[in-house]
Amino acid sequence: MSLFIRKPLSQVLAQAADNEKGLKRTLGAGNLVALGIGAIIGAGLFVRTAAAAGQAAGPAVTLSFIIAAIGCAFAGLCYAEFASMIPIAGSAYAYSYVTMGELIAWIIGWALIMEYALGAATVSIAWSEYLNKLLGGSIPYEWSHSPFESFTDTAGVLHSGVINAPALVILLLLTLLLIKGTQESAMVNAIIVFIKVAIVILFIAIGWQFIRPENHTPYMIPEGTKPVLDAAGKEIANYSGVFKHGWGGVLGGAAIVFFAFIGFDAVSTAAQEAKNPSRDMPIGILGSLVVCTILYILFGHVLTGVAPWTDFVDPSKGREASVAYAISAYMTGYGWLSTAVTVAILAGFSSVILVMLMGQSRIFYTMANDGLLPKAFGDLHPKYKTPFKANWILFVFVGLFAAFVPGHVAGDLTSFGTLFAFVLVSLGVMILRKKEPNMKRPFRTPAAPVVSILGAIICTGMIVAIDSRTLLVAFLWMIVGLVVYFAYSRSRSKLRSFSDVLPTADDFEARR
Ligand code: ALA
Repeated sequence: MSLFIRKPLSQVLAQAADNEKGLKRTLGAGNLVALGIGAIIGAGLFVRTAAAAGQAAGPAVTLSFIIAAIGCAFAGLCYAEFASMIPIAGSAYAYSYVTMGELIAWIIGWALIMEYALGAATVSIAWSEYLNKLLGGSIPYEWSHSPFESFTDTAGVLHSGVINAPALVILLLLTLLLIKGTQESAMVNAIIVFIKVAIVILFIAIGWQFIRPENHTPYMIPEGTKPVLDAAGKEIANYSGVFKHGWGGVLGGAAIVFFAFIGFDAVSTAAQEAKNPSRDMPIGILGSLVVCTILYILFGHVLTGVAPWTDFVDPSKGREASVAYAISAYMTGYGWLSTAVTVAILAGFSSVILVMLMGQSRIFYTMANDGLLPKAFGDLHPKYKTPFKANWILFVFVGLFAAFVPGHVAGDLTSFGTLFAFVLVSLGVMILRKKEPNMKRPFRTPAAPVVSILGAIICTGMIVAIDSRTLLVAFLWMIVGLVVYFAYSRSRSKLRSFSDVLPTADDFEARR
């Protein structure tokens, strides 16, 4: 039977309508926008803006934000069309099952694990960084970094990481909250979103007065900029590559800060918990994206105006906990803001982790319901109606990454997984328009072919700009996914085993 067997849309919609057994519908449009912002503003803004400025884009990181935002806006419009017409948990995985068939759906589902699970790991690592900053660096380096990280202090002593314990603690707390319930989690999320948006606006407003125009000149990293070495003579930055200076660096920076936009698509994973998905999904996805894009552009401009980008090269200087650093180093008299920012950032990171974990567990839930993953991933808690087993399995998986892998590696893999899904979702919209032209589309992507193609091109451009070692790891991850599919999932697919009784996509089309 074809590897590209497609799930009939009628079956998907029936599944979504079957509320009784499924997830509870508790989320309105406001909750969904908050869910989006909850997942979007996090480590990407507060950690990776500085990393992108220091490693590739310089002050032009603001332009990097604009490029990343354009790619996301195109993909976001495509997501919105899908989410309004296929209102089922599972996001890009679920859409591609209907449009491009099981194998592609599996591949996307597997890539989405990189997005959500590793996204949660990345942000929990950043959470650990900022917690340490708040506690005045009192958590020993060994217990707050992965074994692959080390640094030489000013006394020449080499410190190597063992395990990132704080990252594990925050993951555990949020897993417990998620098991308790979606509504409880949404309420905590809404409070946090309010706090973190307020603090971003405060930083922009106060920081604006401390912008020094000379920090914005030259605007891009000049060609020929010398590599930077740490105290032990180890190279920590090199600007010779195509994506490390000038306009290429702006694109390289876009691939890094792209992480900051990840999350608007998490709204689409909650489609089955939305009260009125056809109307509210597009509002949730596009609304959260617009709010965040405006804030990011202003934030990038202020951060690189307050501190010179060269401060963001060295992790032991301004690259870790960069916002708190910039405030304490350059905004005299605003020590309180540095502490407030750090507290808000910690809360903000928690909401990102929360939504990422929630998104991933919903994708597992849908894949298990389709038979592609073991049944346990789809079991709902008898009282809370949350996929609690998926949450626990996820905690172990994400925890391993958070504890033992450096943040930038997990972050780049997250970007890869997301961009990959974006490319396929962008193309999927075009495919479904051809295959099911008459289907009801409560939200239509404007100028669909142009938006789809440009979305796919820009996102592919950002994939190419990702570090080559990361691309290799991502490739290996995808190979493992294919092995799992052919060894386990394919033979257990419910769509396949029932396809003699259920209509196939072709039957469905023939009957129309
Ligand atoms: N966009 C999310 C963040 O920046 C993943 O933390």
